Amino acid sequence: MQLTKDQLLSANEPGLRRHESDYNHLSDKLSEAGVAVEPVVDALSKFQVAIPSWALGAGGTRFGRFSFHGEPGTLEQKLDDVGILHALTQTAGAVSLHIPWDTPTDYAAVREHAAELGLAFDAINSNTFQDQPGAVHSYRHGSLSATDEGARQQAIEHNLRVVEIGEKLGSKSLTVWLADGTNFPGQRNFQRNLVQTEDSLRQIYAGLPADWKLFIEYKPYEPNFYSTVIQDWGTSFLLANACGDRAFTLVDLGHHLPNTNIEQIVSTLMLKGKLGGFHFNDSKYGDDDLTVGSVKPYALFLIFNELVYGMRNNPQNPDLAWMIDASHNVKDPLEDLLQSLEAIQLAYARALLVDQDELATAQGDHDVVRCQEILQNAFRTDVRPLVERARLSRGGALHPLGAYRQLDVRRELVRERGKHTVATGL
Ligand SMILES: [Mn+2]
Repeated sequence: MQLTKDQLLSANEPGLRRHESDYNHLSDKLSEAGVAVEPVVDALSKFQVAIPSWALGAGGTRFGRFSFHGEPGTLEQKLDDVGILHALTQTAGAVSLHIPWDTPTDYAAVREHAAELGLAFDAINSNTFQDQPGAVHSYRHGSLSATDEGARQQAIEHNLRVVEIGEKLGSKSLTVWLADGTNFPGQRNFQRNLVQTEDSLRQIYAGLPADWKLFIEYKPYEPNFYSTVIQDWGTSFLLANACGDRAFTLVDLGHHLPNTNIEQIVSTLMLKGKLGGFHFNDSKYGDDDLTVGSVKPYALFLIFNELVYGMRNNPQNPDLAWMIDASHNVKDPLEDLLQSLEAIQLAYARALLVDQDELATAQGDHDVVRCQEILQNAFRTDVRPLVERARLSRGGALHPLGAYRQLDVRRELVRERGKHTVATGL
């Protein structure tokens, strides 16, 4: 299923007058405050976020999985779903695949299909947290950190195989996330685990094509509950440094202990030119996989404020790979992703409104109250008309979620695919 321009135009029609009036009102207000509105809309219209293939089906908990009707049963259908998101929002122009769940059989056909939908292939993900059917060695006691040499070599080779697959699709980066760790004190030797992991990552890095990047993701706990080998940004950062110039830290919002100051982490990494990728989601406690901006929108805005500062002031940091990483079990997965994409655009728009020069002056004057006011004025601005304008400028939907429901997309997907298809993933 694909949405046509005509379908979107007619869905937009009834709301255009309201939008025009809201946009003009906000635009006047911002212009009076000295904000150049057009560059903000332009930046929003260019911002693209990769959709993870595993978010298109309903995710599970460790107790069970309740699949959603009309889930994509093939890689082609997953691309169709991302195509629908992109047609509506014009901000989901890439997909992040996961191997072996998304291993293509016909590469040319997959590339062609993605191109038709206007989709690029962002970072590709390896999987050494599950044993695959027929695997010789088990990852039960670790993968890249394994003391069992056979398991470790198998995990290294898997990552190199994932790079080969990514190359055939046009990907330019590999994301490595390890479940490796321990559940009990004394179970394994911390130093030995780290040495093995560094050695494995360096072997993978050595096998990367010259124009590829390596993203190293961290996470404090889960699935292991006593220690995780790459537990925090510092460990990821030192491993990235050990690998080389094209290895970077990847920050996943959900991979922090409660109340961690993620904006400060982002800022430090960009200063050092080592922030490579970003996984959006939201959480209350840990890696909760909740919709972006659903629990802590102000924290998301503060993170974006540092990202915008870094994008303007840190040429030493490469362009970031923006990705969503979430997987739900109670919502329509596409509706959830539309909500996430909206929240990302809203946070970015608000961060773009922050007057960085004025903030620097207030900081220099030690005017703490003014500093807070500058941030909160931006956060409290209803920027929805700017985000709408950016979408309309690219031919997207005025209100993506409204259009999705009005066009009855899920019913059409169920009609095409049947009720009981199940997407590969967790
Ligand atoms: Mn992640």
